Amino acid sequence: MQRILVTGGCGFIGSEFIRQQLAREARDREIVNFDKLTYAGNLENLAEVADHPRYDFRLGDIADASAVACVFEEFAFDAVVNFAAESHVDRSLLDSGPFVTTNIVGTQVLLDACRRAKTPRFLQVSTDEVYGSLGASGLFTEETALAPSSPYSASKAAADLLVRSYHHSFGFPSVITRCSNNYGPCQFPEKLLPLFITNLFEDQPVPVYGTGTNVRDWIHVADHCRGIELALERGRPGEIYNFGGRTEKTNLEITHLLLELLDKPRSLIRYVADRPGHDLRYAIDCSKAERELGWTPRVSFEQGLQDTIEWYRRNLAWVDRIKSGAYRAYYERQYGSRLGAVTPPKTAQQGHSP
Ligand code: NAD
Ligand code: TDX
Repeated sequence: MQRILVTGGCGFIGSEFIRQQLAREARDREIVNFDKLTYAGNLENLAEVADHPRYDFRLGDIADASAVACVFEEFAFDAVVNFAAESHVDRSLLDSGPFVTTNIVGTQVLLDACRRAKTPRFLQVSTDEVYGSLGASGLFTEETALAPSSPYSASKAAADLLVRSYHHSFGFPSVITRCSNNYGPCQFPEKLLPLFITNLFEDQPVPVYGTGTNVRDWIHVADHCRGIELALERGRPGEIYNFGGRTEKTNLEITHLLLELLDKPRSLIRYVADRPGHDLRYAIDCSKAERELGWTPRVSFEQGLQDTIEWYRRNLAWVDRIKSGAYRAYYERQYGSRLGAVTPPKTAQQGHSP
């Protein structure tokens, strides 16, 4: 039996990872999920496995050394996968404090706990945002220099450097994965795709930052989680593995696609003031993961997007419970008076014909 500590397992990606790990009965794997249940953590995401005999949940904060020590005293782990993070760029621009505490201090606390317990494997779930922004061409490789732009990405880069330093200084058995923009079920509706899908269900406007020409490389969360599993099993200690979906889209392309799929008018688009420091383009070279891990993205964006829309349609109660809670205060603060402007900026009008 292999016992894995998953941190942040009640969030979007961590919950998909846990569902995948517990899905196959033949797999000899036990999961302990350690999660603080912040606004983004939702026990509902794991309702289907809550009573699984190989699953345990412990409420706790990765930045709280004594809480982390408790879970390491209770269990001996064969591996730790650290998903726990403050994950939203816009929130990091409103208040970077929790990002520093969870993403940096929390990672350091986990690294020390693993060192003390001599945990044989540590996987840090990181992001392509640590590389900063690309221009019109080129791809991020694992050798691209770190140049984070937002407090979120700076805190993730700091955590990656801590992980790197523990490997370099102590031979700590770590692997870092860096992935592009995920989409799929259970994503908190503050991120582009679930925010736009759920707004459009209700004929609410969708706020496009700036000109909508920023590019993201989209990957289905199931593909990301298969990559994490392979990196855990086959990744070489001290190495970094990039994952991406080879699906570059401008935000406006995504918006138009959603309007088309949901049969909604373009008049619902609102061009709002740009995100400060908004990275122009992310695109991942994932050939190292393909070569060394035998991984490749499998879910096509067209199919994955349709399935995601269907998931949100079938889970309106999940969305309602989030949108009726503290989310409302955040939405007001982030978008409140900004949803007024309806005229697209010139570059968007020129660059993207209907
Ligand atoms: P999320 O915001 O949906 O979930 C984060 C989870 O971590 C929640 O369950 C939350 O309760 C928990 N958490 C937060 N602070 C904690 C703390 N101090 N202690 C314990 N638990 C805590 O995030 P996500 O989108 O699932 O992202 C998971 C990881 O993947 C993050 O590390 C993120 O940086 C990384 N990542 C995300 C994407 C993406 O597109 N969403 C892409 C690449 C990498
Ligand atoms: O209301 C919006 N309007 C808009 O135009 C929102 C929320 C976003 N956007 C734009 C900003 C980005 O160019 O859409 C793009 C995607 O934005 P987010 O969903 O906030 O994701 P991003 O900032 O790209 O970061 C994501 O990918 C990398 C995740 O949130 C991170 O956790 C991950 O590390």
